[in-house]
Amino acid sequence: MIRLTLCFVVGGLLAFTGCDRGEAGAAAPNGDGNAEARTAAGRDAAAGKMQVEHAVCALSPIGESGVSGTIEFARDGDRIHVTGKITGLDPGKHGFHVHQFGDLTNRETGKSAGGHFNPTDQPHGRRDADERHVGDLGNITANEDGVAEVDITDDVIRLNGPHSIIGRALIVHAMEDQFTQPTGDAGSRVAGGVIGVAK
Ligand SMILES: [Cu+2]
Ligand SMILES: [Zn+2]
Repeated sequence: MIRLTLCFVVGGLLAFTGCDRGEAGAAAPNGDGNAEARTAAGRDAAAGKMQVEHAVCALSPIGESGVSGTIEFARDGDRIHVTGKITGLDPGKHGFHVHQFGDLTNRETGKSAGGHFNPTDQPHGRRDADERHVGDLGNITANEDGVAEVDITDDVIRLNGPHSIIGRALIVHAMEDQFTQPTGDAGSRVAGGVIGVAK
């Protein structure tokens, strides 16, 4: 009985080690042309599928705003294509940011989502500024019907790694982001949703 138990333990350890190695291989840089790396192609390909390619956020109203929508994120190399539609807005510009926490338990203010996602400790800024919060996606613009069609390509947000926006909150503000410090004076939060992994 003891021997049988040992066998299970050793077997388990071996399986665990094998797993570790697979992950280490996946973490290595791609395309280095190393033949040994290529023999592990099957394993790496399997691990490579763990990379998030698409994400989605269902925005629902904060307070009584009536603002809702769906935003999709698609990886295109190092850039993220952000598309979707938001309805129920006042016509004009509205601040549009990824906030630090995927916590929208406060449906009255949305403040449970924390401040702008800022893992690089930089000042607030425009989407195309050299210095900005990772979460700074600028403004979206609603037409006379209160509908904003979103089509942004951003090269700062990520779906993988330390700057990943997965599990954080996407927030739409009542007013325009004016790019003032510390967070653009965009007013209250009118819609929010948690960004999740998509098919
Ligand atoms: Cu914001
Ligand atoms: Zn910001």
